[in-house]
Amino acid sequence: MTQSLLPTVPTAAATAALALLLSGCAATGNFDMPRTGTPPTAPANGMPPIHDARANPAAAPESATAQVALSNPAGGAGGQATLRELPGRLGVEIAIEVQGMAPGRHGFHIHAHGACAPGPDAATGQIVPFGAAGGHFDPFMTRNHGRPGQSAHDAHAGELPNIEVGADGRGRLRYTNPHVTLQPGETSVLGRTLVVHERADDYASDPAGDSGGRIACGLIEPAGPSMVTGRAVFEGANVFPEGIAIDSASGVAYVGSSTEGHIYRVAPGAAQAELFQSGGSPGRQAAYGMEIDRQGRLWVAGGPTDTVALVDLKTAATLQVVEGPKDGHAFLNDLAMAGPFLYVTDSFRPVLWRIDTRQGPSARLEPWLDLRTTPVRYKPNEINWNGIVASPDGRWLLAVQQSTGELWRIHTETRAVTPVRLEGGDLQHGDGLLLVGATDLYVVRNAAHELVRVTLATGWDSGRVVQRLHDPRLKYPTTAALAGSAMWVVNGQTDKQKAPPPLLPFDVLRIGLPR
Ligand SMILES: [Cu+2]
Repeated sequence: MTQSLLPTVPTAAATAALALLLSGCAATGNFDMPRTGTPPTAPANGMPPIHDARANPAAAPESATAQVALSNPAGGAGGQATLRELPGRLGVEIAIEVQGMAPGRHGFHIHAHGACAPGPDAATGQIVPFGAAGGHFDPFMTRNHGRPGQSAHDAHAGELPNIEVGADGRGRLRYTNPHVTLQPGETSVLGRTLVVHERADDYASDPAGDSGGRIACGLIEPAGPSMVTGRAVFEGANVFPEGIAIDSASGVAYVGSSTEGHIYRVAPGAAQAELFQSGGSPGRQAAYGMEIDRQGRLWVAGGPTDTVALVDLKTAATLQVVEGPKDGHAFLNDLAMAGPFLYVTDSFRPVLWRIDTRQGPSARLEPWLDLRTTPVRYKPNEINWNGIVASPDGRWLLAVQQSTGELWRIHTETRAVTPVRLEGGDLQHGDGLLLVGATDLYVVRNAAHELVRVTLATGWDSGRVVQRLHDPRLKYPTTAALAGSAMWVVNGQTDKQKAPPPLLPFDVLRIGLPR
């Protein structure tokens, strides 16, 4: 049921999103801040000028480069590699230098997953060094280990030649793999791993050419400085994280799984998320938007399960489950707290729900605002109202309509709903919202793989797009939450629920707030 209710990406929109990325967003790891574009009309309200990334395809895709720092199982340096996209889609040139290895030939491959932690060996199930890197990168599911250069439809695309290591323990290799790319897409190797093995690869034995244990591993990351300053990963192939809330007192981030309902905990500085509460707990087969109230309790929207659950952050116990009408059309998607009230968007039913959190066990989901009585028009079978935020004084709410790109302002006293006049482009695919201060709004656009910064006018009746942030590490991001001077962005990859596989491991990214 959850699967059938998941957001779908219209093909044209997905193509447009891809085109947007190919136009240069993926070419650098930097903030993709456009330098040219249509000169904006004179700002009437003193806001910064509009920048529109689409007006300025930045560096050509051919310039894409990536880098890899290899580690050995003890955590020491194992070498480094640079990867360069060749013009004309000729492939990716990989130049690697290794050190501290036994003389002789060593198997070398691109592995499918983007992590170098210990993990289970595919054959034995035993935990081995760099097991989290998974098997060889095999985008066309050939399940056949062959020679480098063989068609990726006949053998793993991740096949590479052996590395010859000399008496000094060093070796180097330069090789072009014609089957992979650094651009987005199913053959992209960004975010995957390079792995060096103990022994030579015989290019025949399945699954890994009898090349023995893994002696070096490194993550393939975009070259150059990056807006991404940290990352935490999740164990499991079906996590599809969606919502996030950060406890400002402890700095701990809580992240929910849209498919399994698990809630994970990410401690400050941790590189790995830990399971906090299992899915299937009362009221929660799925976890979407989350919010922490003044008493330090976690509210979790249940998406299609039509529930909002309240979880004690000290004990991980479910304190309460508030039920929707269970009419089969629910999509309780995101939450915003304004004073004692929790506002709940519903992406399928044109209703803004509200919970009075002072009511304790008798709290209910009140159909606070019928959106059919407002200018809002829901599109059938699409994700409509999604992310929602409240102004610091609780007077206003803002909600983004994912299906249309409209941003709506709601007055919490009069219940009046008005469109926010936007300059600098629409917000279609707008999923989560993050408010920083009173007027700095970040809109997380999932299918566009981008974060859009909007400067709101006082009173929130208008706004101006001032920045579009891109990074190849953004993977269908769903939402973001504030942690000090940075934000955590959830890489939901929910588009991959219908078009697997997702790029493992699932992760959340820490991104410094731009100035
Ligand atoms: Cu390998």
